[in-house]
Amino acid sequence: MKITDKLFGHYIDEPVMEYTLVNDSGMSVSCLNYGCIITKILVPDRSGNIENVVLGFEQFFDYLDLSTYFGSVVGRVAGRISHAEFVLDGESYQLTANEYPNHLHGGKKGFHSVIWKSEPIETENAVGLKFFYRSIDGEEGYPGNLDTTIIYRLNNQNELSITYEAHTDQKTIVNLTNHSYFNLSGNIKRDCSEHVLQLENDRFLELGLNLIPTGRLIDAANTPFDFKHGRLLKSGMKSSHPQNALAGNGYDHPLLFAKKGENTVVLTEKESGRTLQVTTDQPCVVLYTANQLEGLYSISGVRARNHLGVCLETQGFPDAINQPHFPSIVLNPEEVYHSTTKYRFFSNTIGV
Ligand code: G6D
Repeated sequence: MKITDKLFGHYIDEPVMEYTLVNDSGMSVSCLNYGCIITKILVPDRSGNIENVVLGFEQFFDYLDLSTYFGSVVGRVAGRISHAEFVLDGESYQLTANEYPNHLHGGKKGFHSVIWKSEPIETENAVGLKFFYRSIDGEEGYPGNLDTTIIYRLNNQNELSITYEAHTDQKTIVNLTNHSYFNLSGNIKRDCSEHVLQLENDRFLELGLNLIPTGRLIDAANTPFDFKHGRLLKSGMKSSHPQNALAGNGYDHPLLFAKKGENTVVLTEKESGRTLQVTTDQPCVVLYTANQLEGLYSISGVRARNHLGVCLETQGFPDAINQPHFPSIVLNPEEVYHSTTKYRFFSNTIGV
């Protein structure tokens, strides 16, 4: 296993480095110290062809101009916060309304768009990177100085783990995730409509105006949001369910795990024989089927179009700070925010 690095660009006057983690089993992960962005994940298909299974750009300025959060960490708070405001201990906080009138994905200067201190990690069983960022009190309107450490680790079982840890000096809110768009066909040969998703979710959050959760938890049984027995993503892209239509003909919804603790999400693509198994300690996963990628730009040489990738954003409930019945995302000074999500890749030649 090894780590290599190369200059990828410059952000203001800071060098942007692309680090590549390589294991002994044919997998590599490339990422930037800007936004902890995962630019490539190379894994074999059923025939051993090593191909990229995430959407990413080849030029740094595309990450600046076309913010679709490809591969990036999202924070302080992933998802939308209604009216870009919240109240904590009686005090009202006004966040950046970067998706007016709401706040989205940590704001204009969210965790996806800052330079993180980076430090390579090499152990007997893994190679990785430790990223660190201090978000100062008042950044994007959030209270408290928040020190966040994110660790990417790649082992020889073709598993990338992402560990998030954060400490604050003042009560604040935190909800971190990674926003990679997966496409198991390899080098974007096909879109994700034939990908099959399986997870044990019993409910999903209903979305309302501007995709803000209404607060209603909807039973997923016998709807396009029921993934218990595996479901083709195209069923949500072509469904007449009002929630699929609202999301722009697809999914953009928090899926709620039926059981507490660790849960697993399995994404497969039959033609390539690739499988991605995501294991997380978070209470939900936002399923986003890239319903707004239609555009003139290209993604690594492929014309951008809807449904070219699928995001599995493991996290707390969006807008939780404004929905008292949602699990809390408040972090107190005496507490540590800690979460781990693992992404393990298989192909039917090297199955479980
Ligand atoms: C759209 O509504 C979706 C979000 O869920 C997604 O994270 C973003 O595009 C990239 O705003």
